[in-house]
Amino acid sequence: MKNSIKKITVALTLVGLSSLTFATTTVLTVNGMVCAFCAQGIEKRLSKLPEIKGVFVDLKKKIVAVEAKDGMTLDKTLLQSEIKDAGYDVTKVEDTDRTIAAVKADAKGKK
Ligand SMILES: [Cu+2]
Repeated sequence: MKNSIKKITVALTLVGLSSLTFATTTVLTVNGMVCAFCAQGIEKRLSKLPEIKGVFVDLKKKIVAVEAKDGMTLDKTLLQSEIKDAGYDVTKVEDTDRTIAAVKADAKGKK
């Protein structure tokens, strides 16, 4: 009995650690966003999801970067369907271990 409690504690610790080290940002390539209103609409829509900490949209690069709240994971199927429901096409979904701020800085730096 004691042993199984130990095992559960170890498992929970590992889950806790992995949420810190694994990818927390998902970068989606989205077609069809043409103006600031498109970007704003997607941002608004995705910001409503409880697991989302931040959204960054770059029209030129056609990307939507979404960062999860600490310890939470993003449902990629949900992200895709939210964007599709808004009227856009998702062509690529990629996880990154970078923060949304890093993705943002990168997009701003390479214009
Ligand atoms: Cu637009």
